[in-house]
Amino acid sequence: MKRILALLATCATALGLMAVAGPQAVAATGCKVDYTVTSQWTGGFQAGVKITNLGDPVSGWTLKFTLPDAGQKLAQGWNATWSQSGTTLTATNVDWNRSLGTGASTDLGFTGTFSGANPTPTAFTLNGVACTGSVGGEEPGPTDPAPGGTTPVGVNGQLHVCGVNLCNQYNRPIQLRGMSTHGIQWFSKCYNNASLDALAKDWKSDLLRIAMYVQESGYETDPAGFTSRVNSYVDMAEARGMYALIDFHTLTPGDPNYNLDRAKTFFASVAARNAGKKNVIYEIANEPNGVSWTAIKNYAEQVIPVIRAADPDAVVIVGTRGWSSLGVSDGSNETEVVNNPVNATNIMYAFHFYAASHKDNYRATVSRAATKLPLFVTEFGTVSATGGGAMDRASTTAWLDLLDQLKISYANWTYSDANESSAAFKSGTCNGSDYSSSGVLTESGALIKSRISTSDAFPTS
Ligand code: IDC
Repeated sequence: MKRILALLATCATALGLMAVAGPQAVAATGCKVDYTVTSQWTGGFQAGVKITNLGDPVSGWTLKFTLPDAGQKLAQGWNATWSQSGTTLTATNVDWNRSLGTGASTDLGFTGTFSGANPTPTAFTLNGVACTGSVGGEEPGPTDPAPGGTTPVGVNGQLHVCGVNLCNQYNRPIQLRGMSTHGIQWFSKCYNNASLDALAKDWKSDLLRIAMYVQESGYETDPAGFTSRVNSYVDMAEARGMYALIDFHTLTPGDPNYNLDRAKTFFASVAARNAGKKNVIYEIANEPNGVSWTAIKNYAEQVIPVIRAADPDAVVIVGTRGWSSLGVSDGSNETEVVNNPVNATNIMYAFHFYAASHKDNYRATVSRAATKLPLFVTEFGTVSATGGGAMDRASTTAWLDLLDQLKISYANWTYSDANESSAAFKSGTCNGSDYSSSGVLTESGALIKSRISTSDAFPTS
């Protein structure tokens, strides 16, 4: 079990009252810090630090705190510029989280080493204002918003797009966190009752993305067979209260119009068959590449009506230019979509990233775009864009903190035992029946499971 230490420190000091003479208003100050050890191993740990500004808006901030044990050392931090001097840690805002309005929060984190004890830090200050408070011990367990412990679909029901968010049946923004299959033409052995039980119960996953490749021995080779396999995965997700994201996994060739007729046939069929279900979301083109936004939009405006005719209320997700990078990987950016959106309602736009390859400039794009476009990270990896290479823990954590903060839903590539570092399970796992013990997880699987298995706290009113 992960160890959670929480510190809730609040302060609402009137610092500055003495310094300011005359009638002008004094800036209200105050902050709350939640400090959580998200994982700990021999000699090392990872911590999340959530800052909430309780005072007037700030347009730049510095957080300082004390590590009580001289053996505690900063290794690497994210979502801020981090440094250590003696036992004092300092974190200064980066560009995209510079502004913190009243009540706004931002999540930072770091990994560290320790020798002996690993006590919770003390003496948090924000812009020099002391945040004194009491240090909590073990955090109470996650509170289930719906007594009786219902599932993600049970609580949230039919989803819809509201402004730039994904909203539940109570018209409240939610974030879904879950996993993507690998190509179902290759890894069907990984999708069975035992593995999906583990995904729903141990991982507490909100969704299963069903990656149905169109080429590479996929749908085009057996349309009826792949359609029925997708439908059976939809049912298996539904039985466990998870959303099912039906991914028409176009990749090569990159122009989705190459598969336009196949897409119309496939979506007409799955939309008619699943129209009565509340757990289905349609993703019409995985990663358009080498093709203009205009061509993608044209494809979307032909496929979406086919889905709507059969299943009018489902959310549809449209891939974006440059491997669903909102154009960034093709030298463009989100403005081409903002200025020329798909002519349809109840839709979102896909954004994909691979943490070791796509960093600050991609995060800056998402931060900007999220104020204007409904985004859904239908696929991301903790590794490089090849699906392999070393896991980038710092970049992955920065990404997931950002997505949490923006309430952007996500699915991780992949819930499989593929022999590549993006897979959550060690090679060979799907030949057995144990999908639950920590021994079957890769480094990526362990990190992602620790992130998505935390409480969702979906709003219910
Ligand atoms: C990769 C798989 C790899 C497979 C390859 C085939 O991880 O095992 O051989 O596809 O095309 C994507 C794609 C996704 C890729 C993944 C990693 O959506 O299909 O999977 N990736 O390269 N976009 C960026 C990365």
